[in-house]
Amino acid sequence: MPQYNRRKFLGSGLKGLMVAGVATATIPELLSSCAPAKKVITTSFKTGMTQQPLPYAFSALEDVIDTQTMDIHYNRHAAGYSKNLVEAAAAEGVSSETSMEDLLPNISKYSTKMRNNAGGHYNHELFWKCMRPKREQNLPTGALLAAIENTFGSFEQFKLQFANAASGRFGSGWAWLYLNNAKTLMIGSTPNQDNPLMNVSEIKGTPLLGLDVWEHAYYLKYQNKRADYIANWWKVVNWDFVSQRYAALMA
Ligand code: MN3
Repeated sequence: MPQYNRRKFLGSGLKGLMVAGVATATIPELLSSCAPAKKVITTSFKTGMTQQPLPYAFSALEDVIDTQTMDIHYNRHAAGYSKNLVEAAAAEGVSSETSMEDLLPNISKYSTKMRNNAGGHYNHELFWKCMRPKREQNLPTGALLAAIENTFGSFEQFKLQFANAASGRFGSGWAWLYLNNAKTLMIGSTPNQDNPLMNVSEIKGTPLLGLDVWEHAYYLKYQNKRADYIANWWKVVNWDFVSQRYAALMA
């Protein structure tokens, strides 16, 4: 169903309602038609500006990602992106209720501060959900596995290509498994805090799985060995979450 911004909707007046062809609806009907919008905004596909609680303890990803790295990463780096995003939105006239999914495709209209912090906030909110406590045999299943094998040849080939994208990103950035706008699975990387939702990005689509390759994500444990961090990271990928995103986007 279409998503309504409740404030705009209620402020749009009768003229807008008639244009929408619902002028005969009663007020309670209209209000109930608005109700699901609040729910939609809290799903994985509508990322608000507030940092959500980490879905596990800081220590939960040991010994792939150490407790101190998780603490600093979540409480300082990621919290900073959220705080600076809220500041930029206030300064640039963007409603605090705007989702990243609505903002990022138009990010070229805004400042560098908005681009860096909206991207940083979205990327980290997704990153935390893409992980869970480690499993030695950690594989996707079902439709996502079939699509990965179809597109990249095998799961091992996929991992190799993704790791190449992650290790080949010079400096700071992200590696992505994403669905392009033709709903084909793709692997790519973006610099800084950019991502495929942004209209300024070289790669475009919807992220399914993201890996943070900024040094702050791994330096305490891995120092300069980014390849070891990437190789270990597969053990904590939350394939159930990625599969659910994939299924929802393909539906
Ligand atoms: Mn980070």
